[in-house]
Amino acid sequence: MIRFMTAGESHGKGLTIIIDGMPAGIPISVDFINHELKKRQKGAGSGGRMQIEQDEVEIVSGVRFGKTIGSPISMIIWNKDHINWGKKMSIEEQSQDIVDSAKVTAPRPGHADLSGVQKHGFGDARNVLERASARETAARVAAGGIFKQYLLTKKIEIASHTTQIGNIKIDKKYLFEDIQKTYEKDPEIRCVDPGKSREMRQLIQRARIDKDTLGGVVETWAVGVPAGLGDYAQWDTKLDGKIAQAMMSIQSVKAVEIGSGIENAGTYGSEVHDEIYFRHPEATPKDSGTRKNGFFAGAQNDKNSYYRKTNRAGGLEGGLTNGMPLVVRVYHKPISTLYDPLQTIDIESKKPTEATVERSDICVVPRAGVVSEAMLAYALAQVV
Ligand code: EPS
Repeated sequence: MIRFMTAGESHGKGLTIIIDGMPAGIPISVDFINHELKKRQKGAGSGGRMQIEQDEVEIVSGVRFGKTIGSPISMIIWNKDHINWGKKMSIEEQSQDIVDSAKVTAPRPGHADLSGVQKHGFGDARNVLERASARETAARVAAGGIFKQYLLTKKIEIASHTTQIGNIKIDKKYLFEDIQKTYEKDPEIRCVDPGKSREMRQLIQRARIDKDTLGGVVETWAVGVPAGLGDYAQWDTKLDGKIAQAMMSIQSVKAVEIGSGIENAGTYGSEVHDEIYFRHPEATPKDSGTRKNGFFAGAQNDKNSYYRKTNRAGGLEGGLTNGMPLVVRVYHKPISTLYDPLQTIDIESKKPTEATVERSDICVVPRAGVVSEAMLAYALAQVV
């Protein structure tokens, strides 16, 4: 079984990643992982930190001569910003002056600050926020770079795009190929519709001026997925459940949707379920192997001779893949650090005050797509 863990504080020395259970012989390119990390660094709505960091991964173990060797893979991403936080994030004891200067006592509503302080009995929310920070997503993306390279050996590809920011939503039809191009064509928003992308960008600019934040929706597809991955027999081996857990754990995600799950709840079964068709393998069209709208136009294998003309199920039925593209949407709340802070209570004086303002992003959605891709890649790597 593949598992991975991350460690590291936002302004500590760096982020570390351990991946256990990867099969041997998978080709691994460090450039591939670094390109993924670059995607996470670019995007409208990002804060000042991305001007400081140039995230690059260092593989420490588990890869030899460009291939996995079946032992745990460990990796490090050094935090460039640590140089500015050396004393405040020191491993060694420091003077009271330094301890006090780094202290956070006004927890932000919506962040893990207060609940974390209550859990551990801290007098300083920095102990919580340093780890709860979305900086940790850099480590997930590096792990995702490994999982994606593994999935590519099985001809499974993953891509994501922004479908909503604030109240601006796309309503245009698109293909998997359009989603794949969004990073190159529209690195700031990653939207398939240039008109909507402009509106989304303006909305983020407005929120920055208003000292507010914005959430939105990222849609991720995995294509080339064979039928039958996952299980229908046990609650904790159902793939939709594994995907939901992986995606829901992403910082600021508050809802996960598979296919058109939310819309489906409000209509009739006759309008929801994707009817089943069969194309005999010998009657495979000449363009077999060409991807159209995310799945092979011709029969990919015997199993995929069954197909659907619609994909409202998002490629999952009963906890199993059905051979159609996997489609997963995550809903990000607007992030909780507001430059015009909300009301809170100081944990020392217990008096009302304004919430801490830590440097932060205005909108994480465009940059968060590659994090969704990494987590979907993880869920799939466990079952391929
Ligand atoms: C982030 C690094 C953090 C935040 C942001 C994402 O760095 P800093 O606190 O030094 O600016 O910018 O974290 C959050 C949005 C959050 O809520 O914690 C990163 O590397 O993506």
